[in-house]
Amino acid sequence: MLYTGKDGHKTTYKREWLIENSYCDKRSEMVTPTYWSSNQMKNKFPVMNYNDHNTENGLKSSIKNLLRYGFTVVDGVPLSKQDTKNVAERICFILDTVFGKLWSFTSDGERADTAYTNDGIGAHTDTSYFTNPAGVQFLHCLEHTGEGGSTLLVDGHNAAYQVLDESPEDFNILTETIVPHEYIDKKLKDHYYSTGTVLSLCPLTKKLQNIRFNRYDMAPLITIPPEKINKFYTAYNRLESRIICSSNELWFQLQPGMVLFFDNWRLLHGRSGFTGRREMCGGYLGKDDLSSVHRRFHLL
Ligand SMILES: O=C(O)CCC(=O)C(=O)O
Ligand SMILES: [Fe+2]
Repeated sequence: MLYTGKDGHKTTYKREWLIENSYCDKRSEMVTPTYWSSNQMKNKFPVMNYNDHNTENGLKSSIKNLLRYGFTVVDGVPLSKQDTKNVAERICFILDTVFGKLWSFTSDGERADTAYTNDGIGAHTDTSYFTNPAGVQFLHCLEHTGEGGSTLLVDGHNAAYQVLDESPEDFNILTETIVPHEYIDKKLKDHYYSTGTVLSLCPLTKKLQNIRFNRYDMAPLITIPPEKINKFYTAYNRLESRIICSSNELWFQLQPGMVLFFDNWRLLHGRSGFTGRREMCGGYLGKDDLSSVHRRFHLL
């Protein structure tokens, strides 16, 4: 199409460009999230074989599941950190954080983080103490010789929309109240601190964009005026009661060779306590970096 401006200059637009940039956002392959309760996921657990994940179509399916369900598993991955890294880098580059690019942990208490124990950990989001929390977390079980250590996932956006149905007022409180989170490692002299809301909405669509939920990392609530604290706790506890509700909890055993990827802006994760030696390896991907890959495949 030829466009002539008021000053007489001429610009040519390709038909495809005009369609792609039109106000209509119904692109053929766009994926919208399917919010889930645990029984909806039991029969369609998204798994991709390692060799398939290495093909273009396999990669597309993996990242499609990540967008739709907020998680996906790659199975049959050789039990090495290098292979964990390869599986993740097949999607996009790995974020470098205070824990390093690729971290691994056992229950030796090496870092001041609950992950480095053999305790159960309730559903939470990671890096809530970052201003921009990590978009995706990946976890690979390299070894486990004992009992327990099951993995828990909860669709936090589903839980939050349940709060919206029950009490729009509480939902609004969670989108407006500033809650600080922090991570302090005295030995390594790390001190991270963020001020964000528990729920944040996309400025454009007003749909949920991010859930930040981590009681372990919550800092003293000095950001909330005393007269608002009771209402905040009512709202927060309502959200928590949806999160710990068994119909929203998806439990499964992450076997050695399975790499789990999940959207840390949407899903909460946790684990049950365990015995024996258990070594997990993992890392983070950036939200924008993953979204860029989604756009490359016309999924976003
Ligand atoms: O040990 C696990 O399965 C998960 C621990 C955890 O919450 C994490 O690594 O972020
Ligand atoms: Fe975690």
